[in-house]
Amino acid sequence: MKRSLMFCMLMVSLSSIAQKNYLQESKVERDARMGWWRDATFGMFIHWGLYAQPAGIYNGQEVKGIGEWIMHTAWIPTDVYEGYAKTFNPTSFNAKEWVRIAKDAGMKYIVITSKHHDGFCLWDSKVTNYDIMDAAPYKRDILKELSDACKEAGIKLCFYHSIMDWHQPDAESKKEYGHQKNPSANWARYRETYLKPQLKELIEKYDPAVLWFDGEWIPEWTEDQGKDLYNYLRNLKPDLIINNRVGKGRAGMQGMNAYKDAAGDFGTPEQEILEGSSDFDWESCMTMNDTWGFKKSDHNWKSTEMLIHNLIDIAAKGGNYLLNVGPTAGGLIPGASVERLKEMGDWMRQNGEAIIGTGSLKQYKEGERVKYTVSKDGKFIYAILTSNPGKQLILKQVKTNGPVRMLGTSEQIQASTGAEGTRFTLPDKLPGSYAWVLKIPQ
Ligand code: FHN
Repeated sequence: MKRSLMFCMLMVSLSSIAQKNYLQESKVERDARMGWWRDATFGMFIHWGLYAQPAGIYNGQEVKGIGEWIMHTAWIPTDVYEGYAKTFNPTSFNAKEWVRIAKDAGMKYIVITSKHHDGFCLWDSKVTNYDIMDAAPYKRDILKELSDACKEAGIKLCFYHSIMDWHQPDAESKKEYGHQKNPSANWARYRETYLKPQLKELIEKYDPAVLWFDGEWIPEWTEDQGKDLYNYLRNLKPDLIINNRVGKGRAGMQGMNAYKDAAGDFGTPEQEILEGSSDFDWESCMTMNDTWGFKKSDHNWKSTEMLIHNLIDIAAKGGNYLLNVGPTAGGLIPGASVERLKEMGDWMRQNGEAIIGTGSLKQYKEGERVKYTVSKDGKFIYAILTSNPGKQLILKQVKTNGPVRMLGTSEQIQASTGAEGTRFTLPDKLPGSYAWVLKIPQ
């Protein structure tokens, strides 16, 4: 081990002596810290980086799989892939417009890739030149612009950050992601002199509300390293929220913790929704088509109805929905995503009260087409109908204690409770589309 590295590691372990152990947090402290995130319920995931340029095509050939993995899937040599940095010039990028799209959709936070597995950084990092400022002609700090726009709009900005790094020579994974064949790769050096300083930079410069890790499955990364990183980051920013991919806890794509005391504040189901609710906080991240990073050929878009029904299902089960967009190399969120987000926004303007800041009931559904949420003060139950039931609706699980209303209408809904349950007489024409909400006083 080089003396400079030894010195650096010694300093790190000395400084950790004075660090608070945030893994021992009380329930009260944890609830206070997680409050805004639990209320937020709906966020925008943004996968954006150099991979938006090839957009799924390499050497004229369509490359199978998700767009942001193209460096690995097409086995693109590092120096060739670096060429994409030299031409990355997203002149149509407009931070305010992205934030407006998210906010109008009813989203409360944005999680963007500060660095994905390919190692390219979307901010002006002092630790590397492989970033938007030094390696690309664009010369604008994307994270800074987003951070300013988010602050102005009252949206929380959060960063996705890959632990695995296919570009950094010290981070070459021994297993199967070796793009550089570096015989002297040094994981400890990568961790202490690259990964941690970059994360410190992100916190100090942009004050992210969440750090959302990924790429933790490589054999070099351990639960102890995850716990050390968790504490390191919380000591820098005590109210920071960190996902469970900071350690080794997540159980595959189902995303919840495989064992007790795993590091991290919330589970991360990927492309799936939990079967039921959970005592541990969770957030489902999902694509709108089949890729995270932009891919020209992927037109397999989910319908707006499906996206809204997913949001309802997740909210009823007490989770958050992190819905992805993959902007183009030019800096535009694809039109198909914008259309769907606009429609989701229309729905949320009418019905968002049943989603944002609500809680989950033990019996969160009745049959397949009614989901329940409850207002924070417990005064209202929201019955969310995911198909039009016709004029009469009978709900067995809920009683009313005052005038019932359907969100988006002003007339009172007739409701009476008897042996069969509570019978609601619904308006002839339901307001809006996709799902309807009865606000039922308790
Ligand atoms: O490998 C990544 C993938 O590219 C994408 O970032 C998703 C988002 O959750 N996570 C990974 C695999 O779990």
